Amino acid sequence: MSPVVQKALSRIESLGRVSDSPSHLVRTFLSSANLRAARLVLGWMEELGMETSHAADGTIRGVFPGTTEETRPLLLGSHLDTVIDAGRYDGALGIIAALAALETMVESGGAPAFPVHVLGFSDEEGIRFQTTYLGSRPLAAPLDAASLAATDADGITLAEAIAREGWHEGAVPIRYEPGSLLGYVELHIEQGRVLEEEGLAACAVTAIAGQSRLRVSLTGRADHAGTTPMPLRRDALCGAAECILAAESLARETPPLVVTVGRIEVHPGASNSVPQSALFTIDLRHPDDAARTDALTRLEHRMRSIATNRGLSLQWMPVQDGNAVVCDPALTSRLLDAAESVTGTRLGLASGAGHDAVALSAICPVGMIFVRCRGGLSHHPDEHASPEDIAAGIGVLARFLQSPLC
Ligand code: HGY
Ligand code: MN
Ligand code: MN
Repeated sequence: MSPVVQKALSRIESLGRVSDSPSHLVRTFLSSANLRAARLVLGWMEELGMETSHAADGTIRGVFPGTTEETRPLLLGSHLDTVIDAGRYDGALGIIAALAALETMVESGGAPAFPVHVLGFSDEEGIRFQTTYLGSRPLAAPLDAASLAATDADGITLAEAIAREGWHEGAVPIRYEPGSLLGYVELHIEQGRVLEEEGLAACAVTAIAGQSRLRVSLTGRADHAGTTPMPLRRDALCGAAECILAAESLARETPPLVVTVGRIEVHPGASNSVPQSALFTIDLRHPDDAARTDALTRLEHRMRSIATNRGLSLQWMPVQDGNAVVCDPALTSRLLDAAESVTGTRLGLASGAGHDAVALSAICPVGMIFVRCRGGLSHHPDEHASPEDIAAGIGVLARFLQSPLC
C-alpha cells in the first residue's frame, strides 16, 4: 500500500469521526460538523499546495494548476454531507480519492496537463431540506426560488439557513460557465452488489437514475382512542399506512421502479388519540424518465382514492424532480481504459443512487468511477470499501488524470 493510499485511508477514518452526533455519523447542510469537515478537507487541499476557497453554503474547492496552456479545468470531488447514521465512504471517499490521485501523480513526478479543481459539496443527500445537490447545483446557476423556500423540520427555509448560518467570512461564489470545463469526474462507492458479484474492485458508470422527491400529507380527525368506534374514525395514520403499502406494491409490480418512504411525522402523536394528520416523504426512482413520471401519476391516483375512501384530505407536495443522466461517452471511454489498466476489465454500470454528477451535467460532460463496497451496503454505519479496492479506485483516477483530455 503506497504512503499516499495509507494517508487516504487514515483521512477516511478522520473525516468519519466528524459528526453532529456522539452516537452515529451525521453531517447535514450547514451543520457544525459539516463546516468542521469542510475546514478539515481544506487543510488537506492546502497540504497539497492547492489554492483553496469556500462558498457561503459550505462547499469547498482546491485548485491544482495544469502544466500546459489548457485553461479549462477538470473538476473532481463529491459531497461532504452524509445521511443519518451514515457510513464513512459515501461522499467522503470521492473527495479524499481525488486528492490522493493528484498526489499519486505528483509523487511519481507527473502533473496534470490541465488544471484540476477538487470540490467538496456542502449537501448532496438533502437530509435537512429533502432537496438534493444543494452544494453542486450553484456551480451551474443560483438555487431556484422553490429550493430556497424549502423548509426544514423547524420551519426554517433554506434561504434563511444560508443567511443566518452560512459561512460568509471570506466566502466566494463557486460558479462555472457552460463550455468552460473539460468535465467532472466523481469516484464513489457503488452502493450496490454488482462489483462484488463480478469480483471487480472498480468500474466506470454509464448513467444515473432519475429521482422524484415529494411529501404527502393526510388529514383526518383526532379522536379519543377509547370512545371512538372504528367506523366513525378518520385515522390519518391508518390512511398513510395504506398509502405507503400501495407505494410498495406499485414498485414491486413494476421493477426497476423503486419507491421509499423514509420519514413520517404524526400529529398529535399521543398514544391514546386517533391520529389527526400524517406527513410522509416519498423517494421514487427509475432509470427511464417517462416511466418515472408515469409511476408518479399512478401513485398519486392510488393515494387520492385511498384518502377519499377514508374521508381524509390529501396534499401531494412535490419537492424535487431530477431526470436521469447519461454519462459522457468520451469521458467514460477514458475511464474504462483507466479501469481496464487497473482491473483488467471494462465494465460500465448504471447507478440507482443520485450523485453530484447529475447537477454538474448541466454545464459539462460527466463521468464516474464506482468502487466495490461490501455487500452493496450503504447509508448504513457498516458501509465498507476495502483498502485494496480504495487503492484500485485511486489508481484508476490517477491513470485517468494522465489521459489526454484536451
Ligand atoms: O439518495 C441518493 O441516491 C444519494 O445517496 N444521495
Ligand atoms: Mn448517499
Ligand atoms: Mn453519495
